[in-house]
Amino acid sequence: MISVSHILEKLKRDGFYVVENVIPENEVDAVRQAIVAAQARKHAESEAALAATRARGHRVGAEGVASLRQVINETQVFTPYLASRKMMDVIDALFGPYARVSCTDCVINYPGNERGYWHADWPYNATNASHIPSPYPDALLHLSSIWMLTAFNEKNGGTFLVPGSHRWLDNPAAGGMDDVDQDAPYPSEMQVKGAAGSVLIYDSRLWHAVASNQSDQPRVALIVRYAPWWLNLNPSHIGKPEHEMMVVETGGKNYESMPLQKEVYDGLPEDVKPLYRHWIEQ
Ligand SMILES: O=C(O)CCC(=O)C(=O)O
Repeated sequence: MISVSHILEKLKRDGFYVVENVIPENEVDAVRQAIVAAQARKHAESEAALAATRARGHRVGAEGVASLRQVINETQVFTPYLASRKMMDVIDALFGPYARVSCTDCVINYPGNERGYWHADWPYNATNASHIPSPYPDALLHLSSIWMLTAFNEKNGGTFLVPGSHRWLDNPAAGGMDDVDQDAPYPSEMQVKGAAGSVLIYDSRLWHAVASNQSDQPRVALIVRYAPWWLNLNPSHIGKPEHEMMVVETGGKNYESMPLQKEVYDGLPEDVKPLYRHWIEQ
Protein backbone atom coordinates (compact mmCIF):
# COMPACT_ATOMS: atom_id res chain seq x y z
CA MET A 1 0.00 0.00 0.00
CA ILE A 2 1.54 3.28 -1.18
CA SER A 3 1.20 6.07 1.39
CA VAL A 4 -0.24 9.49 0.59
CA SER A 5 2.92 11.14 1.91
CA HIS A 6 4.96 9.14 -0.62
CA ILE A 7 2.73 10.40 -3.47
CA LEU A 8 2.93 13.99 -2.19
CA GLU A 9 6.70 13.71 -2.09
CA LYS A 10 6.77 12.44 -5.70
CA LEU A 11 4.45 15.25 -6.81
CA LYS A 12 6.68 17.79 -5.11
CA ARG A 13 9.93 16.39 -6.48
CA ASP A 14 9.00 15.04 -9.93
CA GLY A 15 5.70 16.86 -10.53
CA PHE A 16 3.77 13.68 -11.37
CA TYR A 17 2.79 10.22 -10.16
CA VAL A 18 0.89 7.26 -11.64
CA VAL A 19 -1.85 5.98 -9.31
CA GLU A 20 -2.50 2.36 -10.25
CA ASN A 21 -5.76 0.48 -10.43
CA VAL A 22 -8.15 3.39 -9.84
CA ILE A 23 -10.55 1.70 -12.26
CA PRO A 24 -10.38 -2.07 -11.67
CA GLU A 25 -8.97 -4.07 -14.57
CA ASN A 26 -12.22 -5.94 -15.19
CA GLU A 27 -14.27 -2.70 -15.38
CA VAL A 28 -12.08 -0.52 -17.57
CA ASP A 29 -13.14 -1.99 -20.93
CA ALA A 30 -16.76 -1.00 -20.33
CA VAL A 31 -15.70 2.53 -19.35
CA ARG A 32 -13.54 2.90 -22.45
CA GLN A 33 -16.28 1.64 -24.77
CA ALA A 34 -18.81 4.06 -23.30
CA ILE A 35 -16.38 6.98 -23.68
CA VAL A 36 -15.58 6.13 -27.29
CA ALA A 37 -19.30 5.85 -28.09
CA ALA A 38 -20.08 9.16 -26.33
CA GLN A 39 -17.35 10.97 -28.23
CA ALA A 40 -18.56 9.49 -31.53
CA ARG A 41 -22.09 10.80 -30.93
CA LYS A 42 -20.71 14.31 -30.47
CA HIS A 43 -17.77 14.13 -32.85
CA ALA A 44 -19.11 16.52 -35.50
CA GLU A 45 -20.07 19.12 -32.88
CA SER A 46 -16.73 18.82 -31.16
CA GLU A 47 -14.75 19.16 -34.41
CA ALA A 48 -16.84 22.20 -35.40
CA ALA A 49 -15.97 23.92 -32.10
CA LEU A 50 -12.25 23.22 -32.62
CA ALA A 51 -12.45 24.46 -36.22
CA ALA A 52 -14.15 27.68 -35.11
CA THR A 53 -11.33 28.34 -32.61
CA ARG A 54 -8.69 27.59 -35.25
CA ALA A 55 -10.48 29.91 -37.70
CA ARG A 56 -9.90 32.72 -35.19
CA GLY A 57 -6.16 32.05 -35.46
CA HIS A 58 -5.63 29.92 -32.37
CA ARG A 59 -3.79 26.64 -32.02
CA VAL A 60 -5.90 24.04 -30.27
CA GLY A 61 -5.78 20.26 -29.99
CA ALA A 62 -3.63 18.07 -32.21
CA GLU A 63 -4.42 16.53 -35.57
CA GLY A 64 -5.71 12.97 -35.17
CA VAL A 65 -6.89 13.51 -31.59
CA ALA A 66 -10.66 13.44 -31.16
CA SER A 67 -12.04 14.99 -28.00
CA LEU A 68 -15.19 15.84 -26.12
CA ARG A 69 -15.52 18.52 -23.53
CA GLN A 70 -17.57 17.80 -20.42
CA VAL A 71 -18.02 14.18 -21.52
CA ILE A 72 -19.81 13.63 -18.20
CA ASN A 73 -22.92 15.20 -19.78
CA GLU A 74 -22.92 12.39 -22.36
CA THR A 75 -21.98 9.39 -20.21
CA GLN A 76 -21.58 8.96 -16.46
CA VAL A 77 -20.00 5.52 -16.66
CA PHE A 78 -16.75 6.73 -15.04
CA THR A 79 -18.28 8.77 -12.24
CA PRO A 80 -18.16 6.03 -9.57
CA TYR A 81 -14.34 6.32 -9.66
CA LEU A 82 -13.98 10.13 -9.63
CA ALA A 83 -14.06 10.43 -5.85
CA SER A 84 -12.38 7.11 -5.10
CA ARG A 85 -10.23 7.25 -1.98
CA LYS A 86 -7.09 6.64 -4.03
CA MET A 87 -7.69 10.03 -5.65
CA MET A 88 -9.40 11.95 -2.85
CA ASP A 89 -6.81 11.09 -0.19
CA VAL A 90 -4.24 12.91 -2.31
CA ILE A 91 -6.58 15.77 -3.24
CA ASP A 92 -7.71 16.31 0.35
CA ALA A 93 -4.09 16.32 1.50
CA LEU A 94 -3.16 18.90 -1.16
CA PHE A 95 -6.18 21.20 -1.02
CA GLY A 96 -8.16 20.45 2.12
CA PRO A 97 -11.94 20.05 1.94
CA TYR A 98 -14.26 21.42 -0.78
CA ALA A 99 -12.05 20.63 -3.77
CA ARG A 100 -13.82 20.91 -7.11
CA VAL A 101 -13.51 19.31 -10.52
CA SER A 102 -12.54 21.92 -13.12
CA CYS A 103 -12.46 19.73 -16.25
CA THR A 104 -13.99 16.43 -17.35
CA ASP A 105 -13.04 15.87 -20.98
CA CYS A 106 -12.00 12.86 -23.01
CA VAL A 107 -9.41 12.37 -25.73
CA ILE A 108 -8.99 9.62 -28.30
CA ASN A 109 -5.57 9.58 -29.96
CA TYR A 110 -5.97 7.75 -33.23
CA PRO A 111 -3.04 5.90 -34.81
CA GLY A 112 -0.72 8.41 -36.47
CA ASN A 113 -1.93 11.47 -34.54
CA GLU A 114 0.48 14.40 -34.58
CA ARG A 115 2.75 15.29 -31.67
CA GLY A 116 1.44 18.22 -29.64
CA TYR A 117 3.31 21.26 -28.33
CA TRP A 118 4.89 21.59 -24.89
CA HIS A 119 2.48 23.26 -22.53
CA ALA A 120 1.27 23.36 -18.97
CA ASP A 121 -2.44 23.23 -18.17
CA TRP A 122 -4.81 26.04 -17.32
CA PRO A 123 -4.19 28.45 -15.63
CA TYR A 124 -0.51 28.26 -16.67
CA ASN A 125 -0.87 28.05 -20.43
CA ALA A 126 -0.25 31.56 -21.75
CA THR A 127 -2.00 30.81 -25.04
CA ASN A 128 -5.17 30.97 -22.96
CA ALA A 129 -6.91 34.31 -22.50
CA SER A 130 -7.02 33.64 -18.76
CA HIS A 131 -3.70 32.57 -17.30
CA ILE A 132 -1.43 33.28 -14.37
CA PRO A 133 1.47 35.42 -15.61
CA SER A 134 4.93 33.93 -15.22
CA PRO A 135 7.08 33.79 -13.14
CA TYR A 136 4.81 31.32 -11.34
CA PRO A 137 4.71 31.04 -7.58
CA ASP A 138 6.24 27.75 -6.44
CA ALA A 139 3.07 26.11 -5.16
CA LEU A 140 0.73 23.41 -6.41
CA LEU A 141 -2.52 25.27 -7.20
CA HIS A 142 -4.25 22.85 -9.58
CA LEU A 143 -3.98 19.07 -10.03
CA SER A 144 -4.37 17.61 -13.52
CA SER A 145 -5.03 13.96 -14.20
CA ILE A 146 -5.09 11.73 -17.26
CA TRP A 147 -7.07 8.51 -16.81
CA MET A 148 -5.69 5.67 -18.91
CA LEU A 149 -8.61 3.81 -20.43
CA THR A 150 -6.18 1.93 -22.61
CA ALA A 151 -2.72 1.05 -21.30
CA PHE A 152 -0.24 3.87 -22.01
CA ASN A 153 3.15 2.98 -23.47
CA GLU A 154 5.81 4.43 -25.74
CA LYS A 155 4.26 2.91 -28.84
CA ASN A 156 0.70 4.18 -28.44
CA GLY A 157 1.54 7.71 -27.33
CA GLY A 158 1.94 7.68 -23.56
CA THR A 159 2.01 11.37 -22.65
CA PHE A 160 5.37 13.17 -22.97
CA LEU A 161 6.41 15.06 -19.88
CA VAL A 162 9.48 16.74 -18.45
CA PRO A 163 10.07 15.58 -14.85
CA GLY A 164 10.75 18.49 -12.51
CA SER A 165 9.52 21.16 -14.92
CA HIS A 166 6.61 22.01 -12.59
CA ARG A 167 9.03 24.08 -10.54
CA TRP A 168 10.30 26.13 -13.46
CA LEU A 169 9.04 29.67 -13.67
CA ASP A 170 7.61 29.51 -17.19
CA ASN A 171 6.68 27.10 -19.98
CA PRO A 172 7.00 27.27 -23.76
CA ALA A 173 3.27 27.07 -24.64
CA ALA A 174 3.07 30.62 -25.99
CA GLY A 175 6.61 30.59 -27.41
CA GLY A 176 8.86 33.30 -26.06
CA MET A 177 11.42 30.95 -24.45
CA ASP A 178 14.40 31.55 -26.74
CA ASP A 179 16.13 28.25 -26.06
CA VAL A 180 13.08 25.95 -26.26
CA ASP A 181 11.24 24.86 -29.39
CA GLN A 182 7.73 24.06 -28.21
CA ASP A 183 7.31 21.45 -30.98
CA ALA A 184 10.65 19.65 -30.61
CA PRO A 185 11.72 16.84 -28.28
CA TYR A 186 13.14 18.14 -24.99
CA PRO A 187 16.37 16.50 -23.76
CA SER A 188 14.97 15.24 -20.45
CA GLU A 189 11.52 14.25 -21.72
CA MET A 190 10.00 10.88 -20.92
CA GLN A 191 6.79 9.06 -21.77
CA VAL A 192 4.23 7.96 -19.24
CA LYS A 193 3.45 4.26 -19.03
CA GLY A 194 0.72 2.50 -17.10
CA ALA A 195 -1.89 -0.24 -17.18
CA ALA A 196 -5.44 0.57 -18.23
CA GLY A 197 -7.27 1.88 -15.17
CA SER A 198 -4.23 3.83 -13.91
CA VAL A 199 -4.33 7.59 -13.46
CA LEU A 200 -1.46 9.97 -14.16
CA ILE A 201 -1.72 12.84 -11.67
CA TYR A 202 0.47 15.91 -12.11
CA ASP A 203 0.97 19.46 -10.95
CA SER A 204 -0.75 21.52 -13.67
CA ARG A 205 2.50 23.46 -14.15
CA LEU A 206 4.30 20.34 -15.45
CA TRP A 207 5.44 20.60 -19.06
CA HIS A 208 3.74 17.91 -21.14
CA ALA A 209 2.78 17.19 -24.73
CA VAL A 210 0.62 14.83 -26.77
CA ALA A 211 2.74 12.00 -28.20
CA SER A 212 2.13 10.30 -31.52
CA ASN A 213 0.28 7.00 -31.39
CA GLN A 214 2.37 4.56 -33.42
CA SER A 215 0.21 1.52 -32.61
CA ASP A 216 -2.78 0.32 -34.63
CA GLN A 217 -5.34 0.97 -31.87
CA PRO A 218 -6.77 4.24 -30.53
CA ARG A 219 -5.38 5.44 -27.19
CA VAL A 220 -8.31 6.56 -25.03
CA ALA A 221 -8.17 8.77 -21.92
CA LEU A 222 -10.20 10.97 -19.63
CA ILE A 223 -8.83 14.39 -18.69
CA VAL A 224 -9.94 15.35 -15.19
CA ARG A 225 -8.65 18.29 -13.16
CA TYR A 226 -9.15 19.02 -9.48
CA ALA A 227 -8.96 22.50 -8.00
CA PRO A 228 -9.05 23.93 -4.49
CA TRP A 229 -12.28 25.82 -3.70
CA TRP A 230 -10.51 29.15 -3.84
CA LEU A 231 -9.19 28.89 -7.41
CA ASN A 232 -11.48 31.00 -9.59
CA LEU A 233 -12.71 28.67 -12.33
CA ASN A 234 -15.16 31.15 -13.85
CA PRO A 235 -12.86 32.30 -16.71
CA SER A 236 -13.05 28.74 -18.07
CA HIS A 237 -16.80 28.38 -17.59
CA ILE A 238 -18.92 29.32 -20.58
CA GLY A 239 -21.68 31.68 -19.48
CA LYS A 240 -19.86 33.18 -16.49
CA PRO A 241 -19.07 36.93 -16.57
CA GLU A 242 -15.30 36.34 -16.34
CA HIS A 243 -15.45 34.02 -19.36
CA GLU A 244 -17.47 36.60 -21.27
CA MET A 245 -15.07 39.42 -20.41
CA MET A 246 -11.73 37.63 -20.71
CA VAL A 247 -12.41 35.14 -23.52
CA VAL A 248 -15.46 36.08 -25.61
CA GLU A 249 -14.96 39.85 -25.72
CA THR A 250 -11.23 39.55 -26.45
CA GLY A 251 -11.66 36.93 -29.18
CA GLY A 252 -9.20 34.80 -27.24
CA LYS A 253 -9.13 31.07 -26.73
CA ASN A 254 -9.30 29.41 -23.36
CA TYR A 255 -9.70 26.09 -21.74
CA GLU A 256 -13.49 26.19 -21.42
CA SER A 257 -16.43 23.96 -20.66
CA MET A 258 -20.16 24.02 -20.32
CA PRO A 259 -22.07 23.38 -17.08
CA LEU A 260 -23.22 20.00 -15.90
CA GLN A 261 -26.80 19.24 -16.88
CA LYS A 262 -29.08 19.28 -13.83
CA GLU A 263 -30.34 15.72 -14.35
CA VAL A 264 -26.76 14.49 -14.75
CA TYR A 265 -25.80 16.16 -11.47
CA ASP A 266 -28.85 14.71 -9.71
CA GLY A 267 -27.85 11.20 -10.77
CA LEU A 268 -24.22 11.41 -9.60
CA PRO A 269 -22.95 9.27 -6.73
CA GLU A 270 -23.33 11.20 -3.46
CA ASP A 271 -19.57 11.44 -2.90
CA VAL A 272 -19.06 12.94 -6.39
CA LYS A 273 -21.74 15.63 -6.15
CA PRO A 274 -19.65 18.05 -4.05
CA LEU A 275 -16.99 18.05 -6.77
CA TYR A 276 -19.51 19.48 -9.28
CA ARG A 277 -21.90 21.49 -7.15
CA HIS A 278 -20.29 24.77 -8.29
CA TRP A 279 -21.10 24.24 -11.95
CA ILE A 280 -24.65 23.07 -12.65
CA GLU A 281 -26.85 24.29 -15.49
CA GLN A 282 -29.40 26.80 -14.13
O1 LIG B 1 -3.47 12.98 -24.00
C1 LIG B 1 -2.32 13.25 -23.65
O2 LIG B 1 -1.41 12.42 -23.64
C2 LIG B 1 -1.98 14.66 -23.21
C3 LIG B 1 -3.18 15.52 -22.99
C4 LIG B 1 -2.82 16.95 -22.74
O3 LIG B 1 -1.87 17.46 -23.23
C5 LIG B 1 -3.66 17.75 -21.83
O4 LIG B 1 -4.66 17.27 -21.30
O5 LIG B 1 -3.31 18.93 -21.61
